[in-house]
Amino acid sequence: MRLLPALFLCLPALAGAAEHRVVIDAMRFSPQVVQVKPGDTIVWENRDMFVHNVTAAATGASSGDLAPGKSWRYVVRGGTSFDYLCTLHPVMKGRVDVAGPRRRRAPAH
Ligand SMILES: [Cu+2]
Repeated sequence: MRLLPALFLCLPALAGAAEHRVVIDAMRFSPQVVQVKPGDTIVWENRDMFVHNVTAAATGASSGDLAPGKSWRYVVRGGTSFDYLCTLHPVMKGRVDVAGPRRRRAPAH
């Protein structure tokens, strides 16, 4: 019976909401581009000596100001990639690259 092994192979994918870490230090986001899937969590961690924030105009998501040592968790809900920046230092930019759901070509009728 081949159904069972196939089921087990699928399990990691089902359980796999990942957590990604973006470090804020030396006036930059690192990594600058974080690659995620819908349902994943991103944690921005301010290790710099300055206050920073994470603000995405496109989604309206904002961390508010993060004092040094603070972090902000964000769960990726939508399937759309977006850019963000620190509004206190607009040269600090980053991007959340969301992998879309695997699409199947609609069967031809
Ligand atoms: Cu900043």
